Amino acid sequence: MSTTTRRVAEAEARAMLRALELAGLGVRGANPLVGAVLLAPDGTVLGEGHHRGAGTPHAEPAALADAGDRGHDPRGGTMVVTLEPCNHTGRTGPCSEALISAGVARVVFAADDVNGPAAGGASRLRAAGVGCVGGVEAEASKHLNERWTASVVAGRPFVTLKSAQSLDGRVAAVDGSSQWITGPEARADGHRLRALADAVLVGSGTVRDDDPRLTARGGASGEEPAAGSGPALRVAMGLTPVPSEAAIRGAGFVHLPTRDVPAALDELFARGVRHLLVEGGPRIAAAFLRAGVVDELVSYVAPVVLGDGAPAFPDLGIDSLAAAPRWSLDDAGGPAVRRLGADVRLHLRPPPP
Ligand code: AOF
Ligand code: ZN
Repeated sequence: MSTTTRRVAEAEARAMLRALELAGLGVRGANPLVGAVLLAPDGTVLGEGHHRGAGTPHAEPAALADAGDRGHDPRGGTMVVTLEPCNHTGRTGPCSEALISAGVARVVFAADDVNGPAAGGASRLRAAGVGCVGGVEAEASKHLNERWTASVVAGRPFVTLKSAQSLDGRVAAVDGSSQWITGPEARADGHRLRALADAVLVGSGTVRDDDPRLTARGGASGEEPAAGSGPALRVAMGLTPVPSEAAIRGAGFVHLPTRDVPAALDELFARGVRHLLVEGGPRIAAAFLRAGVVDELVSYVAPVVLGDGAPAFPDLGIDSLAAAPRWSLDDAGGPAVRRLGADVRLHLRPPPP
């Protein structure tokens, strides 16, 4: 390998790491996180871009525009991008065509696009004579969009169920008191979960009784909302009469007046929700478990025994040990068991269907 070839190969490898970093700046939702870096034939950086969410330019046109702003010519350059360029007209035009008309000579991408209608960019580029290499840092790119991808493949939001419970699986004491079962570290971690989801869902009864704010709050001690970091959508689901539709909307909630979990998921998917965090109360949590749609369970367990309080997951209709699904500890995204202050956090995945 000549020195120049090696230098260019190293520049491409660095550019992919940078593109992954840029991708992480995007917002989750209807579209995946994607980053791109445009290189000159000698490997120098001409432009950078990332996708900022559905309806905004894709990463590749953003990088081309950045190069233009810097007065650089993209012709003969290499686009390094974390996702196979799209080949369809969705909310924006096809990136494959944008790259071809910009005169880009080579495309290096990480993961394939799993979204049927958009896929096919690589073959379109090759047919137009653009050198196209896929699979570079594919695992990192897939990891970034793991839940989004699972959602697109399944055609419904990826569902994370969160519970905060006593050692004996209670979410409230006999007198109804429930604040707080877990300590500040566990609660802060729960707020971080909210910041990763497209929508946070609670039962309409919880909205009536607890007035939850469902904001993503930072810091171990603070209960104050961190400005601008709340989830895109707050959802109150269920038939419990809420104070009034206007009040619930005023509190920033969308009300889905149904107990039907698949119908609610369809509605949320249509609204662009790809990752849903279900926070309870117990009846909502149980409804999602009964529907068999929980993809991930994050359980905060406090070292307190409450006895006859409200169970975290009531009325599941399980009447024998043999019939009870056995979840497994999931270490994929970090340790499945973590100590948070005085509490323990469990990350679990459901048994295979
Ligand atoms: C890319 N680069 O930066 C992104 C891509 O409705 P649209 O036009 O925004 O298209 C959305 C689809 O395009 C999305 O589901 C995914 O398949 C792909 N996203 N593709 O080449 C990008 N964000
Ligand atoms: Zn695109």
